[in-house]
Amino acid sequence: MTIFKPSPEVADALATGKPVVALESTIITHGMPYPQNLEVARAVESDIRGYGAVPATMVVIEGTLHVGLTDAQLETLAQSKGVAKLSRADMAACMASGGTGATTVAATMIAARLAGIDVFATGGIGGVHKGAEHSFDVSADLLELAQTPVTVVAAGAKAILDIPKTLEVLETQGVPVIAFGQRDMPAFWSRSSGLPAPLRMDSAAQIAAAHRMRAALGLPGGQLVANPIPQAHEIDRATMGPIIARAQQDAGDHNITGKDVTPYLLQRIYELTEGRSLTANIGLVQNNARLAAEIATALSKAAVGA
Ligand code: PSU
Ligand code: MN
Repeated sequence: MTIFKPSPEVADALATGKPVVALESTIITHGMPYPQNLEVARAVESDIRGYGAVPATMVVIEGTLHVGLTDAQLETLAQSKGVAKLSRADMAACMASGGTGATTVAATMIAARLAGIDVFATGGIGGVHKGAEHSFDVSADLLELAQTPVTVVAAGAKAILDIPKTLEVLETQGVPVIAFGQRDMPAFWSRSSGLPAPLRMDSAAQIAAAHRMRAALGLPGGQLVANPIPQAHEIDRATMGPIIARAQQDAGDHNITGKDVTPYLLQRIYELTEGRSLTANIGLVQNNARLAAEIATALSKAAVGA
């Protein structure tokens, strides 16, 4: 039974020890509107190639997990409507029934580990939602980071989430949270959340060394690298605060629950910022792709020297 199918480019990279960076597909199907989603997906893939690594976008198509897509597959995905959003809980059921679905951070980590890919770049991860003390809405992404050995580069957690609670859960779960090049935990649209991050590192080589040390210690989980958004794309907290509050109010008024919450909030914020949230999102994803490619390169060089 073929569980996963690498693209020719990814198969070659894995066979020859070239650096590979995993990418998720929920950001394409549920995180951004068409056609910007396609433009971003293409730009991120080409950035990763430009830094000497190979991109591996994950998606389940008719029961097969694809690791790396052709441009035609990427285009079809970007235009598809009503694609399932797959996390740890529903990935196997979708594949077993021959279904099609996009991978979240959690499902992309599972796919990356299966294919032997150590590094993954995205925009924002799921976390503990505001009001989680009532809703119990805690993303499966956090528990995946605790058990699957992939280094995930994100721009921190969005301010739609409760960042202090998200950091607490990550600490409880033993997930290293590493701010890149600064002390503070970044908050997606803003370079700082106002909270210190548990760890700070200043180079891709340091992050790669910590990844290898976790493996040497026999620790099962991954690492979260929180890479601040480039200054040019930053939207300050004062601007985003009322917009996020409004989006959350609307989600409550429309009884949005479960896995629909995050896509709903992202879409609403896109509308309320008249697209500005998307421009920022694009800038930070490209920035994360660059750092992930550098970490993957540092890991592949270490493997050659080992
Ligand atoms: N946060 C973003 N953009 C995204 C997502 C989160 O800023 O596209 C997506 C990712 O795929 C993430 C998922 O894994 O939403 C989390 O969903 P939930 O909160 O339902 O676990
Ligand atoms: Mn949730």
